[in-house]
Amino acid sequence: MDTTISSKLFAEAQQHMPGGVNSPVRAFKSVGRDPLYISRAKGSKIYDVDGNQFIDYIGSWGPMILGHAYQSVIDAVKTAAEDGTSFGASCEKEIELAKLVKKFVPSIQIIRMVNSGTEATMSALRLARGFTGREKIIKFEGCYHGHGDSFLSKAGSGVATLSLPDSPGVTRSTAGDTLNAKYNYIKSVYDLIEQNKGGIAAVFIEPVAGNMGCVAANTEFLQSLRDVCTSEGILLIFDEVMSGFRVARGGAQELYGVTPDLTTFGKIIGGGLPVGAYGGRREIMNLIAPAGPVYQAGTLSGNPLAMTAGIETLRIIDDDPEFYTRLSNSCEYLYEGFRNNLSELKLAYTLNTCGSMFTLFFTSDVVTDFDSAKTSDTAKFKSYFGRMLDNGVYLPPSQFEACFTSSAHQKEDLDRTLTANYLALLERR
Ligand code: KE4
Repeated sequence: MDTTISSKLFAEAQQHMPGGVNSPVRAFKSVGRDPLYISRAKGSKIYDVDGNQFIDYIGSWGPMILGHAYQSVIDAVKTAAEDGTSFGASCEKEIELAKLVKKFVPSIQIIRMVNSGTEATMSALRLARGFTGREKIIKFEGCYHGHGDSFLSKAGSGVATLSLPDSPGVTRSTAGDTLNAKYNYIKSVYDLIEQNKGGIAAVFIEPVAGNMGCVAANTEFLQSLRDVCTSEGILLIFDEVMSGFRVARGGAQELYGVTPDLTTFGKIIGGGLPVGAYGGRREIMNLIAPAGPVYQAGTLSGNPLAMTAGIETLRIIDDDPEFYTRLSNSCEYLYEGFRNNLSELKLAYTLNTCGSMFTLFFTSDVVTDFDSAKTSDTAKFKSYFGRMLDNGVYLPPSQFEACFTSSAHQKEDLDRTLTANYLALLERR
């Protein structure tokens, strides 16, 4: 596969940006190749500057659940752009998107729009501390909640991919206020609560984790988390930046029937444009300025173009009651094909799935937390990734990320993926 132009661009980019990229995981560092430079994308396909076509399972790391460049989203954004790109003032579209999110996620009584998942989680953290008057938080090893200081300890995603120690630049006092529990192991939470009685403001969790690879919480664990937070006056915060509108219409909280106090959103809510959000119970959210004393602000929050892309994306899903059923059926077809490939090749690798999120872990262990995810053979993943790419399938360049399908992935795409997967695994044996 010729990737000459991508490599030339990457060489130049490294003269201008750290590591040549604007987000670390894009650098393909852990898979030992130069990153591809993408020129365009449509539906299930993505095209690089050398003219190579790929079936895309990154989907911009989650937002593109309708596939790339969905025509009515593009048309709506084009039309909106004619009226201006930013006002620094309120617009009706903010109300429209807020109402749509509330329709999908009933636990949201009040919501604040921001510009990224990181902003959403940072703001929810400040709010939780303001509401409870407490300072510590519990997160889970392997979960990633954006690059806010308080979350960069034992984090997943790019931090895990690059095997970075807890990030330099985060002060000891900040890191000291973040406690790490083990995913799917409720006793680790109980122990931290006992050791920090009355001092914990919130528990943050990815209810379906995507940042250690795809690892879903088990139901009793999540329900126990809800119960102990309620009894201890701790806010339960679901980080649904990735799982929201992805694993079910109402996200993981609908899938599990567990209601958090606050939820953070990103990715799909913006339809590919920069939108994050946090929301939840009115009594908590109304502490946010100007309604209350907890300050949070943003020049481009509620941006009319970003609101337009989010509104159009959620409207398309909202108008299609069979959307998630069809998506789930096509995913099940793919997953069954993966499992058939593995059994035919007598390979005991672990496939974790949740709705249209999945990860093939190169380990025979059951993967239920970060420690078990890390038993994966990342060298085997690296050569598998390369073979899949050479065979026209674009996967996340990390064992510790989730793959995403979309409603644009057709049976022909899935069959091509399964053939590529069989060949890539065959050579790996
Ligand atoms: P952003 O700031 O990247 O919009 O969102 C941060 C974030 C928060 N919470 C969860 C559960 C997330 O998955 C993310 C971001 N996800 C990564 C992919 N694993 C973004 C990709 C990247 O960092 O380039």
